[in-house]
Amino acid sequence: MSGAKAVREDRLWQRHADMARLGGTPKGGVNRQALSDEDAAARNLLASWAKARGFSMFTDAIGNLFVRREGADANALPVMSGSHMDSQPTGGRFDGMYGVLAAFEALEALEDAGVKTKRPVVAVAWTNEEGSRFQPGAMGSAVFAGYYKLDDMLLAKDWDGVVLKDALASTLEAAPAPLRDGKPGFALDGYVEAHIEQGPRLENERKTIGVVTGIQGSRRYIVTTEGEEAHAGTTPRAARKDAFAAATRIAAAMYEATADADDTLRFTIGRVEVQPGSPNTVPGKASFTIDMRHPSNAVLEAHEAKLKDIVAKKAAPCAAAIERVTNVAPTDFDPKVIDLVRAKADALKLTNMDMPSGAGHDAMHIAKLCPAGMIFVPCERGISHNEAENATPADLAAGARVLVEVLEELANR
Ligand code: HGY
Ligand code: MN
Ligand code: MN
Ligand code: MN
Repeated sequence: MSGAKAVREDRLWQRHADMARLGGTPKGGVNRQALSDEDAAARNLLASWAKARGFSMFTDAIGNLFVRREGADANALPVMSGSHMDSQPTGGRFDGMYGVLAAFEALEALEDAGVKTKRPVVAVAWTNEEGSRFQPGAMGSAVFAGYYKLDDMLLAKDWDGVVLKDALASTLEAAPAPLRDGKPGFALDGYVEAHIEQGPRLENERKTIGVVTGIQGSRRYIVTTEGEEAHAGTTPRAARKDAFAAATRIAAAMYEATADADDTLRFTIGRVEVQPGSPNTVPGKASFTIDMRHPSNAVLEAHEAKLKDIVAKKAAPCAAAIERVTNVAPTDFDPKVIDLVRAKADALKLTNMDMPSGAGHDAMHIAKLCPAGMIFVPCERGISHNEAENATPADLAAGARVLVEVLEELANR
């Protein structure tokens, strides 16, 4: 029997339902932020399933969780598949989780089909892909790929000042898997990640499989303005150093500058903080995040220069600073992996189309280490980073069937 035939739609769907309870929200989404108790519970549930199947598992020093199915040649470099289990604060049940569960389903299907691969096949749950609690995002995969230094990431703080190192310690102490010693990262022969598209193209074009060609570039900044706290009733306009007024001038100018750019530029201000946050005190400090995406690094570079120019011109009489917290160049996936994903989708008679990814994924870092690619499945109305995120059991299983066929081929090369 082939791995694809052994994929079970009901089992995959049930596993999503089991995971959706961990951090489940009344609106049917999930709030399972990186290294939270809910995230720890999801890791433990995955580990219990892995244990029941006799797969070995371990975590590395940034908390990435690996589940390994042995191959005939234990020394051969493994092929790997996975994604993330952490979610946005008002996230959906499929973003990230689908890639982890499709990878685990692939291991189970290979096992059920009695398929012996030459190479080990590893399923992975990367730490902190979302970057909504701790920045930068795609942290676990970036540390694994040597893109960020482990020691720097351990010092990251969330918005309440919690240090990542402490959140990681409490997450791992609950983890049944033996904490793997030493530096994160081991050599790989190939990596394929399954994910919902998080956009409307597959649904609009009635295709089941997205053959992902690459991921656009992404940069994230925190702009901070500093003025002077003062009485809202007595301080004359000329004497004010209103930090929020300065922040809004900068934000308004950036919205305008990016609106004039080509329509593929994505510009988002997702989080704003004002201090002291009292209605009758002129804000002394303000900060806001900027998330900018584009397929061309030159366009991102040009808009970073615009941001610097606007801050220099618009902040006065306040001071202002720009901290760049993420800068990931556009990623092109490996042509051989792209062709293999397309060939396996065709062989399974699944409609498919080549497409780039607008969203960032862990694969953008692992593509630095080995031949990598991604498989997309549709999500309802393209909605994601939203509790209404939805997908169908049939599409999820179709993606897992392509995945197991691709992994089997890569693991026998
Ligand atoms: O932001 C992203 O692109 C990813 O969904 N975390
Ligand atoms: Mn994701
Ligand atoms: Mn996401
Ligand atoms: Mn007063």
